[in-house]
Amino acid sequence: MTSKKIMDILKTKLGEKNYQKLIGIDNPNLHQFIAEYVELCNPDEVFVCTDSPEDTQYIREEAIRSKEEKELAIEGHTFHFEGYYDQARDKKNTKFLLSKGFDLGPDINVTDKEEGLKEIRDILKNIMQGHKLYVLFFSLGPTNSEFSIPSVQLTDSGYVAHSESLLYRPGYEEFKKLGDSKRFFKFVHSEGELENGVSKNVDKRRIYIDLQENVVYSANTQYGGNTIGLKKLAMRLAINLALQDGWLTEHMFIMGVHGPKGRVSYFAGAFPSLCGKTSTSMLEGETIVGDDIAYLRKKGEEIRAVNVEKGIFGIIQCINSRDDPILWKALNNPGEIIFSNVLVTEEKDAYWIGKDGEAPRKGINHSGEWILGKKDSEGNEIPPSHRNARFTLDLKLLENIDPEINSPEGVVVRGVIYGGRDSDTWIPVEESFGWVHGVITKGASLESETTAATLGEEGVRKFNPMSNLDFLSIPIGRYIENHLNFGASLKNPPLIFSVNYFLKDSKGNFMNSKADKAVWLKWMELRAHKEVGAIETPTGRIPKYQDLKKLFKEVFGRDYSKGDYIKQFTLRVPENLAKIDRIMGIYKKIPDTPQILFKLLEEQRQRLNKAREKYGDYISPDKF
Ligand code: SPV
Ligand code: MN
Repeated sequence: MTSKKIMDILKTKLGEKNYQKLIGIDNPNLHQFIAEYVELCNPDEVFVCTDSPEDTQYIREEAIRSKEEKELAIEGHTFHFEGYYDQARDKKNTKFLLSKGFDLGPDINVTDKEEGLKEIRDILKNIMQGHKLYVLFFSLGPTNSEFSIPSVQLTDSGYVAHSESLLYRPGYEEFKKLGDSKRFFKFVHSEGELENGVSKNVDKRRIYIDLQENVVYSANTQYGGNTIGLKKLAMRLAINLALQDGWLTEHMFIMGVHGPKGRVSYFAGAFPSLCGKTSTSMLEGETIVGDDIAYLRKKGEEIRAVNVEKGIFGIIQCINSRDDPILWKALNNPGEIIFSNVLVTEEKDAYWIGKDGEAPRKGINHSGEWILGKKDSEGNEIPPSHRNARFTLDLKLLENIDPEINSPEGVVVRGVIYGGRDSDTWIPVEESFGWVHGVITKGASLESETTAATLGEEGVRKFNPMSNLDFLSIPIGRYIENHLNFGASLKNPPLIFSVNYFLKDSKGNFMNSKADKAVWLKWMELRAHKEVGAIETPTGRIPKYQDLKKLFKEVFGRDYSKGDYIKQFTLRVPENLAKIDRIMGIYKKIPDTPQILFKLLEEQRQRLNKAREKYGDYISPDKF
């Protein structure tokens, strides 16, 4: 497109006021991108959103005016529904567009770039007729920071626009500073034709990712994980960018753990969805920087991390006043919150599975009018709220927000935590022998059992390295290698831990209470400052009983028995050996797997075998 054509399209389609806002950013690459998709998608109207409070307020009101969100009884609360079959990330139709000759290895969904682009452009053609297009600017990461990536989102959904204004820092001014740089991410989303307010053509739902151009296209869907470009779509672009520049994009929370004498030590933790990531980052007594996505960079001898976001798009199921007091308070008080796919009662209250109080017998939910016992067309009973129902809020609504959240330098990471849903192998908390051992035996070996929150059978163990498998845009082997290199050059890299909140006894009962994680965090914080010792076992370093006993007393005022300690921290040799076999088997099929991975797992196997010869299959921590 010539620059005259670009300006003609923008002038005609945007109108004077929005055109002036847009050219306030003097970036021909940006103008071309917007002109191209305004012309292709052909919206009736375009709104350009700056960082001004009026524009942000306008977006919020648009979500309600367009009826994508409706008001609830509590001030500032709104609800939103997606279609019955549009309630989660669509892995099948999320694909990387790759030119011929490129390959991302097994486990990563790709399609031919030329064909994919043609398909998505056909879908997007005139898709916004009758719709308004919002042009939004955000910063992934804090503003004025070398961590951050400016991003532009085009969407015809007021809900997506509103969600992003809660979740991301404003970026119009950041774009102004960019000059004519091409270093920004671009997202094009359309919910497509609507029927009863939800995307009608979900069979044409597509999420296509172009890593060369840093563009993601998303069409005929509304669920946040498919549409909020800056969330998991940007994460895929950023993982690729990070590999090129030697930093990391991770599916991690960041939190401040409060140690003795007012000391705060920051930890980053990766867990698959629905395994306690948000609830860990949100623990009472600690402070939250972020709950989902982190960028990590080396600065001198330190690793620093920022939260890419400023809000939470969190799972609401089971949030109750006892387990999640801080969130509970926010969700039950005035403030700007979007509830998606919950049950809305006649009184305009939001209800979700596991909420305090009695479950309503009727209301409106993602299936329309709902009464207890209602079944879907396949004969399955429809629960009151969807299992993936969510809340969206700005972290500023939470009492435990960390003061460093917007620091352009990020926070110093003292420890990295990997956790999954594991009923029989990993002990509740364990430190690795060092960065490389931790990356390999904890992060790269992460597995998690499927839950009721994903479709399909429950309790099936799934490989999920760094809990990032769904978002990897680079071959797994290279991703692991980048991780290894990242910390290996540091004299004192952060400690790497594993946690397991889901360990069960032989009768199938959980061996810990959900709340125990508060103690594991305090222990890790002390370890990061070498203030407690540890016991060396074949798989890593574990807490001493005396230290945990003291921490249980300090945190909960209760006794922690030696018997519980022994049961929870018993080394399960057969399960650990079986895990090594599984993980080795997987990596043998992955090209580019760094050889050191096989070497370290083999050494761990030998240590386990040796211990077994001496002490048997199940070894009490007392023996080490
Ligand atoms: C997750 O599933 O890990 C989420 C929500 O954080 S989504 O945006 O769907 O990825
Ligand atoms: Mn996530």
